[in-house]
Amino acid sequence: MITWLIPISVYGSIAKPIDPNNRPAGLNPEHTHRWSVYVRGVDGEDISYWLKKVQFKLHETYANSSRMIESPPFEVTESGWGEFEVQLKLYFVPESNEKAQTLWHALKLHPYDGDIEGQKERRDTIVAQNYEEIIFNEPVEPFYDILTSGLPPAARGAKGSKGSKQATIKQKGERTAEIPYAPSPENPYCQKREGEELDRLKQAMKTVEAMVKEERAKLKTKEQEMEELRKETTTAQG
Ligand code: SLL
Repeated sequence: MITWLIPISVYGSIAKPIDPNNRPAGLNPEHTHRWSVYVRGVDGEDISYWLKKVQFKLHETYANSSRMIESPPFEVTESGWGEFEVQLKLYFVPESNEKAQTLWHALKLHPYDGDIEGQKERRDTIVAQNYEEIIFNEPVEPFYDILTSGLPPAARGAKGSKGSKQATIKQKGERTAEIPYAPSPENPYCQKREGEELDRLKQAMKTVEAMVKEERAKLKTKEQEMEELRKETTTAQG
């Protein structure tokens, strides 16, 4: 039986044009946007039980362009004038025995679709976000335990343990050789059990898909809220 554990995270960027009439003091005069680039759990889940640290490599025009973030929130906030590819190197907890994995994110400062002119005029927030499924193929046992219990060994049973974190870990199983249809006393591994397991996995996938949908809806609400706030600010200033 091959096991994959697939924790789900979200990475991306959020950028906001700087209001030329309300520039923060001391800001580089060339900078036009404030932005953050991040990796986080779906629905605000703390993913530090499997993700140890993230190295963000910014464009070389930035001072100390390589930023190591060792605890959540795994994000870098900066200001600047240009878009570029951010390299994100994800380091997993030591129990994982896994090598770091590299992702790339195109920092997006400008609107590219919809009412482009309107978005520019309103200085809309630009969000560019992706769901990431990191596939751990046959994770070592300690890491398997961490991923399925949702907590590192040291923190298990400690305060704040929720035990519901595996909701964002997908599991997959696959047969490696022909196995008997029904279980026998000496062999519990069978197609019947496997079928049941696959049904459970399908159910889990559905749950994950529903969560993703919910997350998208929330993002939309957040954007609307920001828009409202922006309107209020404009009214207050005008
Ligand atoms: C471009 N190829 O030309 C890209 C590079 C670089 C963005 C964008 C630097 C901030 C600073 C900054 O915004 N770099 O340190 O002044 O669009």
